[in-house]
Amino acid sequence: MSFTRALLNSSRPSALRAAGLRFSSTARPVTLKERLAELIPAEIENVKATRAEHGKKAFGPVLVDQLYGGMRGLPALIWDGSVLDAEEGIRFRGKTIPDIQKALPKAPGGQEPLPEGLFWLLVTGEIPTQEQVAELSKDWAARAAIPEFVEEILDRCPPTLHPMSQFSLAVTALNHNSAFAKAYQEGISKKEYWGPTFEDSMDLIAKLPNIAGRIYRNVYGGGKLPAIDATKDYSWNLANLLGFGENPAFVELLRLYITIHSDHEGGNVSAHTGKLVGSALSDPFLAYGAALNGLAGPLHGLANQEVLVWLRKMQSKIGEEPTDEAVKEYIWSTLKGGQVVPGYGHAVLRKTDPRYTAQREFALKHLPEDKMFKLVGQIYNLVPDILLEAGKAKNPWPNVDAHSGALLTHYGLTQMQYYTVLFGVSRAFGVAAQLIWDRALGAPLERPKSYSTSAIQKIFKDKS
Ligand code: CMX
Repeated sequence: MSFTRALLNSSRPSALRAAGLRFSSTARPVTLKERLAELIPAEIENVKATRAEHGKKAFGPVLVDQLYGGMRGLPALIWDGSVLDAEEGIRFRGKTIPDIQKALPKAPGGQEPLPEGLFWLLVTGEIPTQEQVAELSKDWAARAAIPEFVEEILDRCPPTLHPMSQFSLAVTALNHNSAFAKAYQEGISKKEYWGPTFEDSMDLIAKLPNIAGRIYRNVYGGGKLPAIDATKDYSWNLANLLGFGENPAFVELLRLYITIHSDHEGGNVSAHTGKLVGSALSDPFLAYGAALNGLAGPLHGLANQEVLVWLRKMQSKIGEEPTDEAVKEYIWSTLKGGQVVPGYGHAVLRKTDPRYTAQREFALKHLPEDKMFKLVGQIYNLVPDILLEAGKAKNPWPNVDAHSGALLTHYGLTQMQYYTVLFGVSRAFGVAAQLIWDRALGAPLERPKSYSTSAIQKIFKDKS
């Protein structure tokens, strides 16, 4: 954001009135919605100015290979929450993972950032105060209940239905109460789209723990779901719904987990799907339901499940503390079987994923002697050379999914098919933040041009 705090403060009352919000001169902290109402008018001007100055400039060539090659590297989307650098990894609003670990508010006695703060940062570009984060925890707790019919949908799912399919069903069904869909039917003006999108986004994030908890207990047992505790933070409540509320280290892990999985710029399958579907003015529940279906693919979010399946198979074949030689042979047998090594490689990254490193540091602090953690570390020392020798993967280094399952397993969350649901809770933060801005900035329907192979051949034949 390119404007000063002083200017914002002076424009606060009128901006708030324009957004239908009341200006308060009391000492109560500014809420996220109020802050957004302040930021939007200047950002609309900022985008207008950027387009006026650069709108007609070329932004890199498009190669035919990119049409066939999954659009790798094609500059095609605006995404404000985070930017991914191939060498350095992710920055959330300009901040690295160590930066946000330092700067974002923590829970009392905690060391990991609260995801509430990360959401504030993604939406506003600013570090919130402890008080603002506490208000967000309370707001989400107040919105957390899910409609009875959604509970029934989940209760009727066979436990054999993959948890991600159940998750996507429930999130899609939340569209029943969408503020955006209702406002659209009632003829809301384009200028006001962001308000109900914000409300839906907040509801979406707030309701995910109850959905995720219900799926976990329905599929794996564990009795009745506890109620949300409005005095606790989001991650504590999610941990408690899963049956781990009394384990402070697990709660800290979830705080870190949700924070680092939240956003990874806009081109990955889940983020892009959410943005694409949202561009049709489908509400945030429909958009995020679609995003979850993309996250459920084994080359994307499901890789965290696949890593654990692969590690368990490895352990059952060559033992819990195998030699390097045995591990190498197992990795080669995976490649020779025409499969990918899950948790390794990336479409953009060309170095070890800092999200992997953050999890490794957590493990070194909390579970240095864990056998699975040691195996994950042993594999880290072996896979890159093997992938380089195999000669195909452009990036031989581990991604976020290579580590997360080992941490969850350590604390007793051993049901690997469930892991991607936690990724799905987290990714909602990034997708929702962008959906709010897309509606605030009037982002248009996405509609890129496609070509047939014969059309491409004809274009170049005509040119020659
Ligand atoms: N194991 C074996 N082969 C791999 C590989 C791996 N981990 N990573 C890439 N390759 C192969 C690709 O399958 C491809 O083979 P073909 O030419 O036969 O199709 C070749 O190397 C080139 O691929 P690339 O350009 O390096 O990678 P892509 O951008 O096409 O794909 C990704 C990226 C992540 C899908 C791929 O690295 C992969 O399949 N990794 C394993 C699955 C995984 O961990 N996914 C999670 C990613 C993070 C996330 O989204 O959560």
